[in-house]
Amino acid sequence: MEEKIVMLGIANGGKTSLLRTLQREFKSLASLKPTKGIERTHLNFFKKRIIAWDFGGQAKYRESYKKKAKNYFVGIEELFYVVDFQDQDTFMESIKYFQEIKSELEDFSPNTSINIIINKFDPGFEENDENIKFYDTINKKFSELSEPFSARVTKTSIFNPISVIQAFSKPIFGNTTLYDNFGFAFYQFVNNTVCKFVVIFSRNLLEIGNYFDPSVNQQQMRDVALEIFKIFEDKKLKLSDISLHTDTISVRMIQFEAGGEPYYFTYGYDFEFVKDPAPLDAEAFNVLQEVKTIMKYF
Ligand SMILES: Nc1nc2c(ncn2[C@@H]2O[C@H](COP(=O)(O)OP(=O)(O)OP(=O)(O)O)[C@@H](O)[C@H]2O)c(=O)[nH]1
Ligand SMILES: [Mg+2]
Repeated sequence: MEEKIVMLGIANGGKTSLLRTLQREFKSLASLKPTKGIERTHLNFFKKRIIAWDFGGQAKYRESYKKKAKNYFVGIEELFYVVDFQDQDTFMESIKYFQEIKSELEDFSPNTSINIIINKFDPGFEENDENIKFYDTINKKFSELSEPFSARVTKTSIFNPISVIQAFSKPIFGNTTLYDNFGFAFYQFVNNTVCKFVVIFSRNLLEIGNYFDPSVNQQQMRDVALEIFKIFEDKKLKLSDISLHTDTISVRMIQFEAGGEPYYFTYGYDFEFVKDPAPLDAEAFNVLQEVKTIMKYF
């Protein structure tokens, strides 16, 4: 069975751009046109088959969805409602549309999970207090409006692909036993060794499991991982030839296979305190064996 996820929100918020970013189709971003009606895309993430419905957000299309609401809003597992952070003039319109959608969901998909994506929160926005305040306001507003559904609010920017991957990973994988199993194995690994974090990425950089020591800057580690990916793709190097580090943390990535798909076991350690990384690498290898065993069952 395919899991149905939907992208909704008023026009120009970035719904299609987010989906393309998730599929790593960065080249197509520059030439996107407004979506006419609904576009359906099939996505595969670790044996999870997903069908994403991208609802064009122009007013004329929105009207047409209402008329056949049952056809469109039935059986939705995850709603991604996209809000344009940079266009505050349309904020009220966005709220109004969200309320309409919510009432359709109450009728046709009462078990759906709501994800509010505050998009166009571009790199650097974090440094401005006004932005943070406004984000908090939107976050609160939409969380309230979502009731009785519980909502998860995240901020994204297509100029920060990792933020996009983050926004989708947890809704897509977070409820699986796989995610929980890895969480526990990684927690133990990080706490019992000098390792500072572990993440398993899929080919599209979705995270199917992770654990970070609280002292680690998570965003920075994800950025390093993305850099490794880029070098790996561009130069046809072997992953084992690439090692990147920040001021303090050295990051390694091992490719492995499960169910015919490649995955990327990624971990890091503080190199100032680790003279010889060999014992840690050996330990990581053991954890990876455990991961492979777990993945066999999914
Ligand atoms: N600055 C910035 N621009 C973005 C971001 N995401 C999308 N955009 C731009 O916003 C515009 C609209 O993007 P689309 O993805 O077509 O928006 P949409 O929500 O699919 O629009 P409809 O299909 O009409 O509903 C494009 O010019 C994108 O390049 C972002 O994170 N930051
Ligand atoms: Mg679109």
